[in-house]
Amino acid sequence: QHGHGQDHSGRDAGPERDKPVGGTTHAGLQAWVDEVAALTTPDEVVWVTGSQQEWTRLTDKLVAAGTFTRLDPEKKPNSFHAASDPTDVARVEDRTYICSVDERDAGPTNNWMAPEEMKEIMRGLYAGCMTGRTMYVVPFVMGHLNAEHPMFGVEITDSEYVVVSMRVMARTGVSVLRRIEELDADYVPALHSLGAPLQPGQADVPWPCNETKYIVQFPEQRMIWSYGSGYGGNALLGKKCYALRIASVMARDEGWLAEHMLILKLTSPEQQTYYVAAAFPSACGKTNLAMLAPTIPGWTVETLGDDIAWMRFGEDGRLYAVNPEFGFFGVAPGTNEHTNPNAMRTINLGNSVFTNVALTDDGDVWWEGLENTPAHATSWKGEDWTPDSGELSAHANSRYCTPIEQCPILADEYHDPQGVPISAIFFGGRRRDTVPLVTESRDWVHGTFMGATLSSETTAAATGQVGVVRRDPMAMLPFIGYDAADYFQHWIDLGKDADATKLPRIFYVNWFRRDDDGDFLWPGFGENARVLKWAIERMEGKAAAVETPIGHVPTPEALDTTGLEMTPEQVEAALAVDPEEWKQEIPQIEEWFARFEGNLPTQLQVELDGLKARLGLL
Ligand code: SAT
Ligand code: MN
Repeated sequence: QHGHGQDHSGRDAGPERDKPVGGTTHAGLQAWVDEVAALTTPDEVVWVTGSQQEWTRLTDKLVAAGTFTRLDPEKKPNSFHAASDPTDVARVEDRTYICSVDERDAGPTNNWMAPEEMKEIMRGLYAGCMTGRTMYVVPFVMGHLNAEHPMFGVEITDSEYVVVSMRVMARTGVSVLRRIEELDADYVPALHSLGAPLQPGQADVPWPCNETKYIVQFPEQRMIWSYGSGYGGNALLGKKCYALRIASVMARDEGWLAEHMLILKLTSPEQQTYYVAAAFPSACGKTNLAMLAPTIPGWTVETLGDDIAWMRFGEDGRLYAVNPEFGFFGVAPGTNEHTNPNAMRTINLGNSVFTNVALTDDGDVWWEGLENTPAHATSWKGEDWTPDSGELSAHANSRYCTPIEQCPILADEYHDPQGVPISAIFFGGRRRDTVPLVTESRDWVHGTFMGATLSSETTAAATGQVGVVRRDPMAMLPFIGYDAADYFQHWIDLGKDADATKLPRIFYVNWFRRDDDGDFLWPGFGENARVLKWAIERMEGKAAAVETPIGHVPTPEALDTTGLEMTPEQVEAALAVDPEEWKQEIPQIEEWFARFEGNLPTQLQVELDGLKARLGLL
């Protein structure tokens, strides 16, 4: 069974895991830990074991500190509510830096500062920053401990919230440390501080953080420094910082892909299985698609991952994907029994942390969109909330953090370090107009063009204005750890070197198109299985499509709409490619490409020219 049970880095290990770890025989790691402790001056240094007992000690400490509220164990066993500081609620992209040696390597889409300059600033901030706190050393591995090349990291943090959340999101603890020692392995050093030292006698606050924030990647050194925030992707450094920003640089150098993609397994009524990866910007329904409950008879979906895919070519020439994570860090608002029943079943098993949702009077959590609206609750801001307060009870970017093995539809292959061969890649964004429900690319380069020009209306997952159309290439805009133009070239090069018949087919979807009244044209959620079905049938040569200037779009008959309450006009409107709308899109794409000046791959310019020609603009 796919190495199931051989991975001793799980969360289920017995009491022997709770023995204190005093340090490491890995000389480089010990030296780094000593150096950080000397700089940050914590009261004590604790090597994290990853045991259940340690989880209990830390969650008890967080409850005592007022950071956590324990939920009613009958409703959510071993689960906690946390409310962040109201200023520390999302990734801070304007404070996120790629500090490559050469500015050109960060490209036009990243903030850059010279590494030495950044280090000087941050050493100043780190000096004494853990005074009065405990410094935790968290060995972790992204992906499998028994992978051919395990991808190690060590996060140093002064936040118990981070230690606890890291145990959910990644395989952590002493079994990982022992493997690092045995292999004398390289690891990504990831330094995190809240930037909130405590002077003697100074009282702590429930969510310590600092107004000054830096989320910094040093790509050449494969190193991460984070300061000032305790929230999600700013602080759980295995996730976006390592598994996307640093890993994308490793992937460029080594010939693979680190992508912001879910992975799912689709089984047809004929018991054919297909593995699919899909990229959407944050808060565009990626988690819902990953755990889709199909509405069409005979089709099933199983989940492998909801956020990150690492993809390498196998010896058979196919592209294999693994999910490097160990949990889900999903957007809570909008999640319910209809939109994502499997996420509800996952979190209801407990062992979860909920951040910035509302707390009900009977010790449960609630958020906008969830069933059973309470008559009264405590909002994420700690204020009294009622349905007519006129305010959100949960922050729009509030999150559940929950173990992946609790997902009732987790595919067995999740446990396979080799990953799964990907048949199709879906890109998509949130667009109220212009972009049809689904488009099939002509080939890999055209698919790369679709990904490179992916556009979406902004959401609450990052700080900034909500609802503006921005280009978000491969949904990786905030996560590409190097020059985005070089990243596009990397995609093209991988396709060039591969056997074209074995490459995944690339599709582009938009669940969010609206009619003239502003209503969604497509019902979405479980009905999205109909779009996956069309894509599979395309690959099998069974489904019809019309050729349009932007690619192949289903004929209305080819899309299975049996049982849907949609008029033929609505189906047509969802699939329509309006040349006039697309003509308006062209200057936006040109403006986007202009940012890359001479570095844009010529193949992408050729694709754009082809599109213009087909629209009659050339
Ligand atoms: O906070 S995270 O970056 O981990 C979540 C997200 O933005 O998708
Ligand atoms: Mn994400």
